[in-house]
Amino acid sequence: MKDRIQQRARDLGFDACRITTASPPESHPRFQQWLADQRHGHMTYLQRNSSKRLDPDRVLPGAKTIVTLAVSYGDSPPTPGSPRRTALAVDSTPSAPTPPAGPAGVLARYARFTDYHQVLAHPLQALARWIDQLGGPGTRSLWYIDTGPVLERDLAQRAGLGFIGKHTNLIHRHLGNWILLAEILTTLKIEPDSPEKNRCGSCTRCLAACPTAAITAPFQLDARRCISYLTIELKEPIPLELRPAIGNRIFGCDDCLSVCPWNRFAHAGALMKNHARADLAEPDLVELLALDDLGFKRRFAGTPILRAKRRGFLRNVCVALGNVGGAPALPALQRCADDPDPLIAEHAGWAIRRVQARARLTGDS
Ligand code: B12
Ligand code: SF4
Ligand code: SF4
Repeated sequence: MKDRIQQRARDLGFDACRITTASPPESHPRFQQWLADQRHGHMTYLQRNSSKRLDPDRVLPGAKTIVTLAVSYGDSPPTPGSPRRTALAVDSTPSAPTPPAGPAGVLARYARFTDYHQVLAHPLQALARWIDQLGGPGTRSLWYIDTGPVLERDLAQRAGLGFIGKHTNLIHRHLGNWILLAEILTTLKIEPDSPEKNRCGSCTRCLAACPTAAITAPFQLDARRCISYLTIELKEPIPLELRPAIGNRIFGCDDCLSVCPWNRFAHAGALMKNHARADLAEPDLVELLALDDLGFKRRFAGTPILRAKRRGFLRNVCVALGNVGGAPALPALQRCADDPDPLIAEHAGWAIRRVQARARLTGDS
């Protein structure tokens, strides 16, 4: 039965599929300690549904098995002699991107695709229905990707899908860490696979690469310092002391993932590769500042960037311009300093002061 499910998952385009039981994840005490230390910041949903995260039976009563799945959003390594392909070589958008006139912002790799929650919903639903049919009458299955009350990486590690690296993300031995996780909880009993062990060895590259020292120790992330949290999840002002380290990142961060040596085995997966959005490769920061609410929704329709909403996103763009912008960015920042939303206005004011201070130092007008 397990072979048939794994084969069906492959046929649907998933890059890896492993099975674990629906028993509570062993990381129970660590997760509770993380919450107790307030390392989740304002992500109160993690606290609110923590009892479900710690017991799959509370999510699907009678659950026996969790089918864990990985989807690669990585890139294939170059073949010898060929030029290095850009990180996201596939363009599913009709218009080719034009290089930005001003400084460009950086979006996390996963955000330069159509929203994976949308792309993967159909194959996940298809696999869950297929498992229900395989199990026969009375079998119930629930699928989740990211947003469910499930400790996805811990369960995936127990299923042997990969190991949790010191940067706290799951690494698959043949796909690297550019993978998204999903799972199907089911009442069907299936023989579990054996867990994967950690393979970081003495490497500490990800800890050294983190611009904000958010990985406070191996396997320990203080989300409140993580640029991904600050630019996506935080709805409030970004703490002043962390703004300079954000550089020109305007949505998410990949620094700890990019340096991981296990990515040498990464390759593009079937499900995401045709959903890359080339228009998001190098967005012009000054142009982004001109987006009104409707313009923002149109520009980023179908992408994960909508999650930040215009106010959060423009806040991030202001921070990026404060870090890398020059005098030509000042008129656009000035308009944002008058934005009715105080969040945008305050960050624009901060950016103006930084740009002006830099211009004074370099003698630019
Ligand atoms: C909240 C959340 C965040 C938060 C917190 C991140 C975090 N590390 O927990 C923020 C907003 C910062 C975030 C950022 C990102 N996220 Co996120 N996030 C989640 C979410 C919704 C919950 C994670 C969670 O429960 N955290 C709880 C805390 C306690 O986990 P932790 O700090 O990692 O600690 C655990 C482990 O490290 C473990 N552990 C294992 N071994 C050891 C050993 C020791 C000694 C210790 C102490 C602990 C330990 O114990 C802890 C308890 O579980 C999951 C989806 C899901 N439902 O699971 C996606 C998820 C983890 N995110 C994902 C992604 C892609 C990202 C980003 C790469 C996005 C980006 N490019 O900006 C970054 C990566 C940042 C990073 N270094 O982790 C993917 C990761 C895929 C993968 N390969 O693992 C997930 C699984 C979503 C998905 N379905 O694909 N994310
Ligand atoms: S995503 Fe960026 S800020 Fe967050 S832990 Fe990784 S390197 Fe640090
Ligand atoms: S960079 Fe090194 S320490 Fe960090 S997750 Fe990868 S192998 Fe582990």
